[in-house]
Amino acid sequence: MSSAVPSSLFVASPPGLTTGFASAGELAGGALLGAIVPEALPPALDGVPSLVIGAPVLAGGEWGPEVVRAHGPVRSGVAEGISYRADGRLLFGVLMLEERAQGRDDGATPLQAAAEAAYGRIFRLMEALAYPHLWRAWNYMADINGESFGLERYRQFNVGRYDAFVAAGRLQRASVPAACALGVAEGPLRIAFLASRLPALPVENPRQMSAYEYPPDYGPRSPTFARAALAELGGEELLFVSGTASIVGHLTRHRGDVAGQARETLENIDALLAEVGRLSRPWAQEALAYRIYVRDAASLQAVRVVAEGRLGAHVPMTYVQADICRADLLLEIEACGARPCDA
Ligand code: 3EB
Repeated sequence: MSSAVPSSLFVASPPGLTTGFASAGELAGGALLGAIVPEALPPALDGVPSLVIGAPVLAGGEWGPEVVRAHGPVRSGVAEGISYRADGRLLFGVLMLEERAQGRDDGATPLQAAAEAAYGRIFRLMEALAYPHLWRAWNYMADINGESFGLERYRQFNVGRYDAFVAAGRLQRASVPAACALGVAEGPLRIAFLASRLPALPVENPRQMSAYEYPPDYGPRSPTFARAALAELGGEELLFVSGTASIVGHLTRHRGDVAGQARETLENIDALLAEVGRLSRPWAQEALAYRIYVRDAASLQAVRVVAEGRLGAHVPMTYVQADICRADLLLEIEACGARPCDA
């Protein structure tokens, strides 16, 4: 079942391009701005700003972590509690915030306060280092579907994140990043981000309502993300596909049917890529690397059959167990890709 194709043979993440999954061999070579790692930090990433999701790998671990590669000399540091590295074009940072350390007396819940504080710090660092354009954010929190203070925790997170975007003047400019938001077993709020000196183009999905326009049924404040971010940088075209789920319009489809949700989600990604193709040039589904979050480890096989049936068995796909931000969603799929502009 498992396809042991070395990632160096695959065109989706050739070393040298800015984003993709990195093989173990490449990690040792260095020159990374940052990494998103599912479970445990490989020693080769020591000193590289890395977000460890805390999500068990179910399959596809041979592809290695998602990386952002550096071009030229890097500057590393810690500021605002954020470990960061920058290369003059891109800034990658990681921060972790304990919820209980964020107590406020204005009625904000600890998770809401942590989200607002985290994004406030991210935006301050971006301004201070002059990387004002947020391209991609990765958000992980414990017990995402749990309810406390009368509100689901994902919705508390959304209130804090939204308020930070408003305070930074970023919603007025409709500048929202590609993003994902997942639940993990435990630990602090964990956020990684990629920012740039140049803007990315936010892309919306014609099959889905923009998340920042979701009706209040999904919480008092909308999620602040775009369905994808498309950018050009140093002769490369980069694409970040946000966490995508079985949502059409704003409604969850195929409740309780994980294979149906997988098909609908890939249909959504198809429609999104068609939209990207309309805005630039066509992107094939096979030209991306995928991380698939599965709520219930027991449904891995059913999801794999659909995903490999649609994308082929040799596309980089890593499967991890995580909770999805609506209780009725059983999986979420995100992707990244890079290609030379003249390819
Ligand atoms: C959705 O489409 C599914 O809150 O940053 C996907 C990607 C989802 C990003 C976020 C949430 C987020 O609404 C959930």
